[in-house]
Amino acid sequence: MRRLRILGCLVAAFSMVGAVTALAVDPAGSPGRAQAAAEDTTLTADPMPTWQTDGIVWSVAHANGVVYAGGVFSNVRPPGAAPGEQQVARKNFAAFDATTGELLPCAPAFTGGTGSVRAMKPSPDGEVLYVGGSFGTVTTGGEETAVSNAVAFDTADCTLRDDFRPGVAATVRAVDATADAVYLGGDFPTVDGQPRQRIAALGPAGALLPFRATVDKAVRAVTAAPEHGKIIIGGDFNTVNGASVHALVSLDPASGNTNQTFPGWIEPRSVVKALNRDDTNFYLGAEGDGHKVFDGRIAASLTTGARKWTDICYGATQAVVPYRGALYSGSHAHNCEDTPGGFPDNNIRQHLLANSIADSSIQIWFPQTNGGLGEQLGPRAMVMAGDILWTGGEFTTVHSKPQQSLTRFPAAPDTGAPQVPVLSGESTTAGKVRLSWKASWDRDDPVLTYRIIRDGEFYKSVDAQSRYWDRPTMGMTDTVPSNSTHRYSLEVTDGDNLSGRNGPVSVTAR
Ligand SMILES: [Ca+2]
Repeated sequence: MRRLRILGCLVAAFSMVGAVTALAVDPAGSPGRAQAAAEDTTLTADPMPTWQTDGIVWSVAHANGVVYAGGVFSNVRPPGAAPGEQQVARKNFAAFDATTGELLPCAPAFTGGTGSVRAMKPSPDGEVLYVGGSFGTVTTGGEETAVSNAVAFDTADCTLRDDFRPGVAATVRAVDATADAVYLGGDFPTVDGQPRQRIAALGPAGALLPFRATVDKAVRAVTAAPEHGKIIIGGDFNTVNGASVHALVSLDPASGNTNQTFPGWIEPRSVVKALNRDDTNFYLGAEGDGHKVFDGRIAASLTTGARKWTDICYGATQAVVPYRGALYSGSHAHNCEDTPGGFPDNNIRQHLLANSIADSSIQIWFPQTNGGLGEQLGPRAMVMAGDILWTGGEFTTVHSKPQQSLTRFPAAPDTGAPQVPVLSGESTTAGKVRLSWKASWDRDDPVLTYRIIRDGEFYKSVDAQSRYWDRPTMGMTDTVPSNSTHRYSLEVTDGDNLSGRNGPVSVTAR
């Protein structure tokens, strides 16, 4: 990707256009391009080879260079393998090298309950992986252990810890871990036989802590910020600790008392599906029930709890993860017309998006999956593993190619070339050849360079900004001797990758 240096090139190109329009190039496109280009600092939208599962991935976690995937599946298979081919048994849990993507031998099987791994999070030091879901048995090395919806593993050797073994009375849907506590959220009424209504805290070694809050409906997301005095939980609920609180609340990390509410943030028919944080903000993803009910994302200060922005793109959000100035999300966004840089309601479900953390604007990062299995909502889970974004979910394709339930996108290198547009040419004025084409687009670059080849040699290039829903018609006028014939071709580059060549078209000047 050509990042910040694009700005200078673009300004130069348009200055030239303004001065000599008649001789060179149309300023095809809209204002604000240079600004948008300067802000573009995303990951690439080019998927790396990734193993696949034969069912839905509900959770991904990263610790010490290992990515864990949990969900509802029976087998995994290598990148490129068709369903049923080259399968390796993995029951609802699998581990991969975060960088090479290779399958690792760590393979506890989760069965019983509904046989679903729903949430995973490592301890802050990465030594322990906490796993929650709906399961009653974990099988490791042929040995079955009776458990109750939440367990922990030592990441060094993938052994099931025998100390963290809470009796959680129903599905665990969210986990976060601090140095002092492991917070579980879900559907349950009790933990270890004690009242712990849909949220509970345990010590790192499994002792039930006094932290207690009563929540009336499912907790679907938890993000712990004990240094800010906050355990932020999200879900379907309408009552917390006896008071009317919808979908989002902050609790005291030790007592579970409510210490902040966020009235008006989440409308009544919307619920919180995802929470995440960085050093300064917390982020949420919402799912609304109905037409134009809040489906988007919110960024807010961890220190004050003050909201920084709300992005109301429609198409429910299932996962959010911040990384280097952008908030990456999994959704089925289909209408982002009210978000800066967003797209109109265009019948496309954009399953992967990036918002600027600074101002919420939609970044030029448009990798794509399909909806896939289950509710057909595409991505369900995201985690950064170093500089690689791992995504799991319901999808069965990535960029229209078969790839089931797992994929990943690195910070570099950019390997995706834009498609070359069709070039047409004509001459209606003596000594002038008019060339035109419709702008191409790129999944992770806002500005592309169009190169005209004349009579087999490079002639001239022009930069233009485009997005897949906004592709301007471009043109160039060449001045040549009357009655001379010339052959023109077009190619386009994102700065790293050159398209194929379209043409040549042969034009005889009038
Ligand atoms: Ca690119």
